[in-house]
Amino acid sequence: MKKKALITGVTGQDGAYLAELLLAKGYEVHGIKRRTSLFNTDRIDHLFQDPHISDGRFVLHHGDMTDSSSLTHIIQKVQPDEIYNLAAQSHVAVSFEEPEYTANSDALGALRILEAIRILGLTKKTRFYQASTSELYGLVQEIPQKETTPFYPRSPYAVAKLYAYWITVNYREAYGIYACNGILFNHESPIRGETFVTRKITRALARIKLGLQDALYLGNLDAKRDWGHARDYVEMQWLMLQQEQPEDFVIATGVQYSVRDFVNAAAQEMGMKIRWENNGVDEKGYWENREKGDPNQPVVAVDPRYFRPTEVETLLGDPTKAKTKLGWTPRTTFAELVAEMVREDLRSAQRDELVKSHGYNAFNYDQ
Ligand code: NDP
Ligand code: GDR
Repeated sequence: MKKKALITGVTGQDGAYLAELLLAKGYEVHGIKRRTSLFNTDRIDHLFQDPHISDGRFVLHHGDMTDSSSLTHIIQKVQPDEIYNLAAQSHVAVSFEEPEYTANSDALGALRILEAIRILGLTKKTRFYQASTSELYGLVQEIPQKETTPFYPRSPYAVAKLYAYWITVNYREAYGIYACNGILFNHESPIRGETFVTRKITRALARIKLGLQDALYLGNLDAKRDWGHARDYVEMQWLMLQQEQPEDFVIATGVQYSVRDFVNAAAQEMGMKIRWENNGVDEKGYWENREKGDPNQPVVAVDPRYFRPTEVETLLGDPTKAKTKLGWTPRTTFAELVAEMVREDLRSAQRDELVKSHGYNAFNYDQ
């Protein structure tokens, strides 16, 4: 019998990689997508289009993390062996602007799924994966961070994810559900959302190189993160649900870089040298009056708009437990990740440049 998996957040970065992985393993994959006014399936369209990949084994359902009735109905219909709860309002900065919605989808959303498993009598059948996060460590209490490091969330997003973390542990202990938290550190890819810092950097530098954009504005350049590749990390999500006992795991590379390092690495990959003009500080009127930049010397400036009310300055994970118990190690190095993202963003900037050179308007919206 084919195993059935249900993925919430299937249209997101991790959802797309995980769906592809599970289809390759022979699963029947069901995904929940929310209704939007524009198409939001760009990342998974190829799974439908290539019959060799999905072979009719990929099914989408409309649902929303804020709507118990849709979630319960889908779970009842699908009767999944595994649920991967990846859906979330996942942007930390946005969570300060939409704290209540973030709590509803990220905290209560996890509860709604666990309740559906319980109410539908699936506690012995359905395994549950919760997309927990290194943001739980926030104001870090220990370096590097591991499974036993105390949490100190620093944003409405992280506080919501703290609830989801503990409700997952509680339903495991109270009802014997096979439920796990993957405490994942930042992971990126060419299909990373364009407003997360890594993708914002690679996309902007590619566009500057091709004359489509003038400068790159960032927030805190000194923030440090432990960046891995999403393709490697979804493999671990699957592995966590294949063990004898459900447990929580930190997933990280164990190596840390700053936002500034990421900019330099991406620029180097493109053969550019960054001009950290004005020491990266955006003084009033400076940018309006400056000379136009040289595409091979992109200008990077700090715009305080991107500062967060409370920042997570430094994250560094210790993945020893995952290495030991799951036999998992990340395959992609930082340099390979940056190179892949740069390559893909250069490719799409070239497409936009072609469109522009034929008299059409290429997008250049603010992030
Ligand atoms: P994305 O932001 O790329 O994807 C989030 C997904 O959730 C999208 O499919 C989105 O739909 C969906 N979604 C958002 N709100 C709702 C809702 N109310 N109802 C239904 N679906 C919704 O995130 P990632 O793929 O990067 O991350 C996956 C999960 O892992 C998230 O929970 C994130 O918080 C967590 N995480 C991510 C890390 C990372 O570095 N990437 C690290 C640690 C944890 P739509 O496409 O319509 O927007
Ligand atoms: P993060 O990722 O907040 O760690 O959450 P993000 O890429 O948004 O920020 C990383 C760090 O870079 C700093 N930064 C900027 N960030 C953005 N987005 N835009 C900027 O212009 C900018 N300039 C500097 C930030 O202040 C921060 O310190 C991600 C999400 O995927 C979460 O869902 C996930 O849980 C965590 O990673 C682990």
